[in-house]
Order: sequence, then structure tokens, then C-alpha cells
Amino acid sequence: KGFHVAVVGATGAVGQQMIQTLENREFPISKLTLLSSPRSAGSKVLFRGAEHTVQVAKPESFEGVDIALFSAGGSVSLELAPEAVKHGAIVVDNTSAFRMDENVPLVVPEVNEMDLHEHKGIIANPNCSTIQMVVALEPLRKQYGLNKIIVSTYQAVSGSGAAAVEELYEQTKAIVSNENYEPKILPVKSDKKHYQIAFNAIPQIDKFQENGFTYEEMKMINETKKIMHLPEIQVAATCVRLPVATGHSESLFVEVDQAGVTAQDVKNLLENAPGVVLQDDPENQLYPMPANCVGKNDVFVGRIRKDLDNEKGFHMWVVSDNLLKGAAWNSVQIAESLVKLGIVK
Ligand code: 11C
Repeated sequence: KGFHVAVVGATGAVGQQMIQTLENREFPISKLTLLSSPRSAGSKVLFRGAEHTVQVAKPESFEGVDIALFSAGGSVSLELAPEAVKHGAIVVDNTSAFRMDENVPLVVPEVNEMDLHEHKGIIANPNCSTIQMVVALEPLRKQYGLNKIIVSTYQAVSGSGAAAVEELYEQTKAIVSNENYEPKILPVKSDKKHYQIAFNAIPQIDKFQENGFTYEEMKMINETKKIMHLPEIQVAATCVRLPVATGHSESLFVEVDQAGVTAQDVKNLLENAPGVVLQDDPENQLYPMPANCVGKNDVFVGRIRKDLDNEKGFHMWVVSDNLLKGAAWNSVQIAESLVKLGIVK
């Protein structure tokens, strides 16, 4: 048996990865409907060797759809996800539109797959930088409890979309050729100023809130509490954009709740954790790097050390492909869980 699956935002950076991931995973599909804005409609996309034409997304597009994967921006999700649900589809939404809605489960299957049972039509896929962090930390939460997380991110430009990647390439070429290139997109297209990303590091992802944190930082804070069911945990984030095309990196400081845990205990735990690949051998200079993680579904963890002053503190380095586990793969994985749990039949 197969399902009628729709991908909304089929021509975007994440949408394309969703289609590829559905194909790679051999997801049981009887019909695939590809949808987009009027601007991208008409494009042709290959799926399992057959050409599909992308159509304009409208409320009627969801007739007969079982599962709709949305990644076309928050305003499209706000308008069309409820329409898809009215037509009987289960929506997996990759935007921030519904993430903090208490009626919407926010799911990373390695962490809170069972929350899927609470869905009322829409399931939210978390922010990329949150997903890879909670996959690495859930085994510690389960085994030792967690008190505190301090995270600094080193995020790739593809998180800002395909046009931002183009800006990085063009700007890099211009700078090495001694030509002028006016930044137009990063750090945030809709903000007042734009800065050079090539050969730079920008400590702004998304706009600033009144509390001094950016929206990206607040996503990491609020989404972590919701996914891990830890409203009381202390979380602080500093999110930084780097001139890397794909693959977010994160430096984490975590404080567990239990005393007497060693770095080796944490390594043993993560070596066997779902969705995690441990790459931690300093003697042989083995640690995760974005260039080695692109195209892979896993979350890579290394540089695990015990803090020198805090008996319950640990440091680690976490890297993952932001377009896959951070977006497309986590969404398809949620769809696989819906099938496995019998939630979609
Ligand atoms: C970035 N994390 O790297 C963002 C992209 O809420 O799904 C994902 C935004 C989101 O710029």
C-alpha cells in the first residue's frame, strides 16, 4: 500500500531535499503531488525516474492527500496547512508557523516520537539548529537528567535559502578577484543592513527581539524546552552565521543533573544513541566537520570533554546537515513514524 504525498515548496532548497529523501528512503507513495508558488509552478521534477510538473498550491490541491510536507515559508503554511487538514491530510510543517502552538506536536523522532499521537492534523518540524542539538542531548537527559545548556552555533548559509548560498559563492569570487560585491541578503534579507559573509562571521541569524536575543536564538531556547518536555531547563544560545554552504556546527556546554558522570560515560552513551554518530578521537584528529557531514542523515558528535571546574559540566561539538536532519530528513522521518505507529493508514 502506498500513500498520496504532497510536497509544498517543491522547488525550494528543502523541498528538493524532501523529494530526494522520499526517493532514497523508498517511502511508500502511490501518488506524489508537487506544489509551489505561482512563480515556480510549471517546473519539472524527476521522482523515481518519472517527470512530475509542479503545480500552484491551492486549497483544492489537497483533495485525497494523506500526508503533506510543507516547506514554503510561514505565510504559506498559515494559509494552506489548515486547508490541507480540512481535506483530510496530515501536515508535517517545516516552518516556524505552528511550532509553539500547544495543539501542535513539535517532533524529533529520536526524542519525542510518542507526541505524534497527540496531533490534531498539523505536526511541526523544529528549527534545524534545535534538531541536531536535542538528538545529541536526549540520551544524556534520559540517563542523567539535564539542568543547563549553553550553545554557540556556527551555521551554514543554506539555512537562509538557496539565494544566500549564491551570495556566498559570488561574493567569495568577487573578493578574491578584487571586485566589488554589494551584500544584499545576509544576515537577514528583510532587515535594514546587509553584511559581507565571505571570509567573515556574523553574529546575527534572523532579527533581534527586544530581549537582545535573535529569533533564531529564541527558537533554540523555546523549542528545546517543548521537545524535551523540560520547561524548567536553563537554555541560552548565541547563533552565528559562517561562510559554510551546508552543515551547521554547534559548541555545547551542558550541565547534567547527576554527579560522578565521566566523559567516557557520555561517549559510551552517545556511541549507541539513535541518530548519532560518535566521531571522537583527538589523538587521531577525529572530530565532526560540516564538509564531511553533507548528504548524511545523522548527527555527528565529538570533542566530548568534562568541564575542568564544574563537576556536572560537559562540552561537546555537534555537526549535522541542516537541510537533511535539520529539515527534509526529519520531516520524512516523521512521516515514516506516522506510518509505523499506524497514525496514518
Ligand atoms: C537558519 N535555522 O539557519 C535557520 C533556518 O525556522 O525553520 C531555518 C528556519 C526555520 O537560518
